[in-house]
Amino acid sequence: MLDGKKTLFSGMQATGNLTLGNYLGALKNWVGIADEYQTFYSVVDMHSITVRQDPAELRKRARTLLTLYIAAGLDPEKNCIYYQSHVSGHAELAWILNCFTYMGELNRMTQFKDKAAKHADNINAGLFTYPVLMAADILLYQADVVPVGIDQKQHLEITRDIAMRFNSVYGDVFTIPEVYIGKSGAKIMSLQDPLKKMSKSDENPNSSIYLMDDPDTIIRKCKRAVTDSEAVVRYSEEQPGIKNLIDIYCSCLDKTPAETEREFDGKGYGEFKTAVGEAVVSVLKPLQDRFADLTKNKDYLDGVIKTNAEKAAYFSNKTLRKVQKKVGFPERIR
Ligand code: ATP
Ligand code: LTN
Repeated sequence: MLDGKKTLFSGMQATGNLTLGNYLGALKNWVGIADEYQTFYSVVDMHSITVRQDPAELRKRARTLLTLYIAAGLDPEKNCIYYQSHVSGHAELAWILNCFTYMGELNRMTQFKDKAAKHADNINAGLFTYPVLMAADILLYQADVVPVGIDQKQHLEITRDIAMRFNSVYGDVFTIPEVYIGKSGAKIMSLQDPLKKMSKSDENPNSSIYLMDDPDTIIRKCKRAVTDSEAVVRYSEEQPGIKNLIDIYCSCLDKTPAETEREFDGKGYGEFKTAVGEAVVSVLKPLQDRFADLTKNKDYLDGVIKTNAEKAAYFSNKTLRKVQKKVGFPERIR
């Protein structure tokens, strides 16, 4: 509890171009609940190098992502927005937590299995211990809640297990975090295969709407979205393409599926798909405009990066020092 508010932590990797799935499943929820919490939103660049990255590209993407956090509506005066690699406590706590995590637990992580299969030529130890660094991110700030998409739930469970294990040995050191999954948009599906998650690493650009797509591209991608021949706008598992478009529409305009079914009763898919495209544009266009303005202001962004890293370091050090003492590291001589 900081300043009488509970604490929230979340982060996103600076890999690939962000999609509408990342926005509706994560960013939008972050903005929606930020005021209720003391918040820490990190660009988790240390996680990114578990998969080989081009250094110049990673640096650029990390800055873009940090700017997008602000453009999406997170005020950096009120929310601590920073690069993970600027706060050394993440790596230091991760090392300690590595010694409280079992190989068997890490072996069960589905993201590790997926990524290991995808990058068979580079199954490095960092990829394996990725969830431990994620646990360190969260526990370092004593986070009460962690808003993420459904795919990250397993990583939250292991974080809780590690924290409880540590607490059972050393007393109440860590707050046990709760996962927070948003009401809508938790799993946006590919526009070309509605049974697959929309993903930034999808090779077909028509599968995903990117946050930086221009309005014409967005409308075109929505019009081309794979649907069915039922010709009824109905929210049903039997019509996964239409269901996904309803989810997108509802999430963008804060409507319910029932309202949407009524709105498009008797209308064709063409009209519905155009409306979905327009709803997405109405959400992304202001974000893109704010992003363009922010990138013009280099000094402002640099200031945010510096002061927020200092703020994050201050809070994280409190936990880190306590943990170091608990495990028996010698005290520093001042
Ligand atoms: P990749 O596809 O390259 O593995 P990703 O698009 O899944 O990446 P992440 O960086 O792993 O993106 O996720 C960032 C956040 O966005 C997480 O909280 C994740 O749950 C959420 N997210 C990602 N894709 C979707 C989606 N299609 N629908 C809803 N939320 C999503
Ligand atoms: N693994 C997460 C990114 C992430 C994260 C975190 C999310 C790293 N550390 C801490 C929440 C809290 C992902 O979205 N792929």
